[in-house]
Amino acid sequence: MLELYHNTMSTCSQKVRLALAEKDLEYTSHYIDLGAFENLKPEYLAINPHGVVPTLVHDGYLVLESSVMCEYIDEVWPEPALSPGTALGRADMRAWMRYIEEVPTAAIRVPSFYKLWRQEVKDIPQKEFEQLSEAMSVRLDLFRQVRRSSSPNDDTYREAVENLGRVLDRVESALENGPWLIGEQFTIADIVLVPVIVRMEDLGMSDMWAHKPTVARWYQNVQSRPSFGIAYCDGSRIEME
Ligand SMILES: N[C@@H](CCC(=O)N[C@@H](CS)C(=O)NCC(=O)O)C(=O)O
Repeated sequence: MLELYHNTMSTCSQKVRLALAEKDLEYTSHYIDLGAFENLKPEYLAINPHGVVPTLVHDGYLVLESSVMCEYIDEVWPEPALSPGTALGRADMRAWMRYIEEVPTAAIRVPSFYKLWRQEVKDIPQKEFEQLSEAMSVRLDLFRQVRRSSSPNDDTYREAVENLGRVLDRVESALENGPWLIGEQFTIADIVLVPVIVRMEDLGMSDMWAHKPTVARWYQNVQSRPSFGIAYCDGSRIEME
């Protein structure tokens, strides 16, 4: 039995929902309201001490970290394969996964927070923020940065957008060798990139790949997969006013 603690809008949850949908796996869904800080409540921290979503539970055993969950799902349910059959191919895929986690997954949080939740985060009364901080282990720096930010277009914001631009350049050249990041096979490397590109589109940043036809084609191919419609269930996309 599979259970997923997640949030529809969370990019990390979307990765895991994509992997589950690729395998046609059903799961019991537990919705965690990030706006209400349910992720920082003691009952949730007991299953995920980082206080973040998603958390996967398989037959009562916990699996943490969204990319690890994708690899776990692929190992336990190997068909259809989401990883290459060779060690070198898997190394290539994992190198992309690490890069995507380190650069664009981190970068996209900045425009997400700055454009969507900046004022809300700034408005949290200091006393309440200090209490929440005690439970925040991995997102405290970002929350502090957002609270400190003097404008929605500060250096942190501009640097994050610059980083996303560099990622698109790198993705563009990789896609000259095949439809997917590591060639002919759709893998977990593609899955972990999808939520970044979707969020960029939702935030009105799709002009950043307007002159990158390989990236536009990759995104179209991603959206044509049945898993996309399943993973991006109602409430997953952000509608900007
Ligand atoms: N490295 C973790 C990061 C998870 C993460 O940052 N999740 C975000 C949502 S995408 C979260 O729960 N944030 C809590 C918050 O914003 O308070 C993973 O990939 O599972």
